[in-house]
Formats: sequence, structure tokens, C-alpha cells
Amino acid sequence: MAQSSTRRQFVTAAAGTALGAMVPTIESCAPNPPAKKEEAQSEPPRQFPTGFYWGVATSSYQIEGAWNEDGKGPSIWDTFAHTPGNIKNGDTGDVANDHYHRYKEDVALMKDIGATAYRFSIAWPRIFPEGTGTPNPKGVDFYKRLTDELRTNGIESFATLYHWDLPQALQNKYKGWVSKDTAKAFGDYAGYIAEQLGDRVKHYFTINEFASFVEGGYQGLEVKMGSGKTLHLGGAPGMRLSNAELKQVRHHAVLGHGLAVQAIRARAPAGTKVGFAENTRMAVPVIDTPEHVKAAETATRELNAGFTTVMLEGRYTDAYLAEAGGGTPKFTDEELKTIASPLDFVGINVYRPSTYVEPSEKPPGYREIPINASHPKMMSSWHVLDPVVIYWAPRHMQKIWGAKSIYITENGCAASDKVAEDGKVYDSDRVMFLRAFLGQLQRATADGVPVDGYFLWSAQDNFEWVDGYGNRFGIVYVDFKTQKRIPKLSAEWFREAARRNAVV
Ligand code: PNW
Repeated sequence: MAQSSTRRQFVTAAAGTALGAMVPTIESCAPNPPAKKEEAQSEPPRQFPTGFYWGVATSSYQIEGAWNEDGKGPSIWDTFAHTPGNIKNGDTGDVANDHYHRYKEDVALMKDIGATAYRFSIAWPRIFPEGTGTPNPKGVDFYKRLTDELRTNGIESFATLYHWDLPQALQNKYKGWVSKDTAKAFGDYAGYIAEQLGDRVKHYFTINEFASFVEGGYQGLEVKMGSGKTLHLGGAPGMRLSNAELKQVRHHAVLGHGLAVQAIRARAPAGTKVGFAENTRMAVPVIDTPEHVKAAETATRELNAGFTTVMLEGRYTDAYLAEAGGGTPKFTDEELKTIASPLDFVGINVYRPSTYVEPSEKPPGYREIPINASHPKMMSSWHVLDPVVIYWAPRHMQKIWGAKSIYITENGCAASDKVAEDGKVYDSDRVMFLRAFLGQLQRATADGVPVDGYFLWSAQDNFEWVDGYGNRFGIVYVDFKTQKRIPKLSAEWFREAARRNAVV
């Protein structure tokens, strides 16, 4: 399952190339003789392991459109976006990228940029318009056509079962994930999909970003920024629960994950693989010493007590249960076992460090340090920039929880992309971002961290939740008036990196 991290030998161009003939050699001007040729040749190759997946990612509500076509039921994001004041510029996902009708063109674009894998999500309310009960065959048919198209183009399907578009019916009936019944309904839906798409989809991610939709939708997600500021990010269904109530919602979300894993095991063909896709909060060590790294690992385990830690350990940490005034989730041992059902891989969405830490003599053994006011960021309000996070993120997963197969299920950035006079889109900052992040990811694989693939967020510009269409994350530009697609400069970079299976 986990691939070996053997590095392909990098063949260095022999001396006397066209360029070498034109420029003075370093030997001729350097005061000291430089490193011998053999040493120069043993420079770290920037190759990824053989068989590494070069993927792109999207989610249903963000690109499909066709919000009320072919029997689809409404989702909580339809309701939320239709409510004035919730989304920037009053944008909605009603049409989005019209991917529901243009999926063939979109798959062709993926092939053109060299993607070997596609991570998409399935809209639960397309399959079960009421959340449970009678399935909608036309909804299932769309994903059969999409996955057939992917297969025809040699692109591996990786399906996410829940990327936040809960059937509104379950919100009305159960207040969504406030009730355990939603977790059970999710398990049933997952099993049904595993049966229906079993011959086409071999890799499933149960739930995307627990922390984002639970905290964001049920209380407000807090993220740390420079100079001690905190951002509050919101989303559907827009509830405001107490800390104690929120703990129960978290518990139901991870229980839903576990029930889905079990349902997929029971109903999918043998060999089907499953894991989660979580934005595990990553504590980054300030200095690479054993003490600092240990502090960062301790912090990471604790910061993820309600999600990653319980899913991989089958227990809540003592500190999480003892949190003053935070309440304790109601749970049984049986539920903990379900939550920690064995996985084939873990998926992590990696955008930024959650925090930086130093070792501390006092419990809990680490100290969070502030992010400087001048710390660089990318365009999204929350996007603190530090490429080294994608080195530590998979390494923490391996070290803390023994992960044997890891996917980077999302990584990317928004940028202020515009179509230039010549019709091209020069997203130089995204190219910088990708080169820096993939450089750090390659370093992790070279250190033996078992990363089996990378999914760039996103295959195309799309509906960026409360930011609407303003924040463009794609490597393909989309004109939302005409639905014209233009691969950006970063798409050229990605194509070459995928072709060489290396950082370029
Ligand atoms: C993810 N943060 O959300 C989601 O999975 C995608 O649907 C989304 O479009 C993409 O990343 C870009 O935003 C995130 O605060 C939300 O660090 C917030 C954060 C990270 C990712």
C-alpha cells in the first residue's frame, strides 16, 4: 500500500552542453577549487517516488451548479447562499462552473495539464434528495458518467463523500450534525455509493475538513493571524452553539466518518480504499531540533483532539475531556471503536501552519508563540504563508500516528488573477507558492515520509464559500460570465512537474 520512497537517480547533464560552452566555467573564476564533479552530481534529486499521483481537486457545491436539476434536493449551502448577506456580492453556487453540464470539457482540461488523479466530491442531496430514503437515479448517473470520462482519459477517481453540502432535509429534521441520526444517515449514504460506484471508484475520502464545517457552521472557526489577531470564519448552516454543544457535534461528525468507513468495507468490492480528508491543525517547530520537534508533535496531537486524534487513536485526550467549562461529549466505547475504524490512508489539506511552538518545561510541554505582524500571507484573509508546513504535516502524521500512506488532499492559494492583453493569466505568485510547497513535500518523501499523492486546490477557479467568486484558487481561470476556461501559467508549471515527477 505505502509506496517505497526510493529516489530515482537524477541524471545530471554532462559538461560541454550548449550553455556550458557559452558561459565561463566556475573553475575559471573561483578563488578556491569548487566541489568535485561527483559531489555536484549527488545533489539531492528533486524527484517524487515512482507512482506518485499528481492530482487536482474540487467539490460539488463549488463547481457543479445545476442546483435544482434532475431531481437534486436542496443542500444547506443552497439555503445559506440564497439568504442575503451571507456571501460576498450575493454570489451563489446556483450555476457556479456549470460543471454538471461541462464535465467532459473539464476532464479534458485535467488531462491536458497532466493530472493523473482527480479528487471530486459527491453531492449527497443529488443522491438522496431527502437525505435518506429513496435514491435519485439521475444523481447517481451523473457520477457514473463523470467517473467513466475520467477512466477513459486515464485519470484515477478519488471521491469525497461529504464536502459540506448536507441535504437541507436533514437540517430541518435533525438540525444536521447536532443529531446522531445524521451520522447514521451518512453511513447509509456512503454504503449506497460504494455499491453504486464500486466498479469505478477505488479511493474514497469520507469527510472533508471536519474542523472547517463543524466549527465554521455551528459556532465560527477561529484562526490565528499576525500580531495576535484572530479571524472568525463562518458557513452553513450558520448556527451558534455553546462549546459543550459543539463537542457533541464534533463527536457526531467523527462517528459519521467511522460509520461510513464500515459501510464502505461492507458494501464496496474488495480492494477499495478509504480514509478521511482533514485540515489537521499543524503546529510547526521553530527550529529543527529533537526538543522543538517533540513540542510540535505534542501540540499537534492536542490541537486535533476532537477530530484527527480520536479518529486515529480511538480515544479523546485527557486534556480535551477535562477542558474547563467546555463540556464532555456523550459517547460509548463502542462508538469510539467505530470512530477509529482502521483506514487505508489519511488525507490532509495543508494550507498554513496553525501555530508555531517552542518547547516548554511546564505542562503541556510546549508553548505557542505569536505570529509576527509582518509575517507574509497569500490573498485569502486567513492564509499565513510558510511552505515548511507541508514538510512537517505529513511527517507529523507518520511520527505521531504511524500513518503508512498519506495524501495531500488539498494545497493551493488564491491570487488576484486577471486575463492579460495577450489572453493569458500570469499567476506568478501561485507558481512561487507551488514550487516552494512542492519542494518541501519532495523533501518529506526523500526523508522517507510515505506521501503517495498530491491534489492541488483547485482544478479551476470556483465558488469560494463566503468569499464567493472573488477568491480565485484555480490553476485554470474561469470567466463566470461566459464559462470560458483558460489554463493559467501555474497550469504550465504543474504539467511539467507532473511530467517529470519532480519539482521544476
Ligand atoms: C478548504 N483556513 O477550506 C476547503 O476544503 C475548500 O473547499 C476551500 O475552497 C479551500 O480550502 C480554500 O479555502 C479551508 O482557515 C478553509 O486555514 C479555511 C482554511 C483552510 C482551508
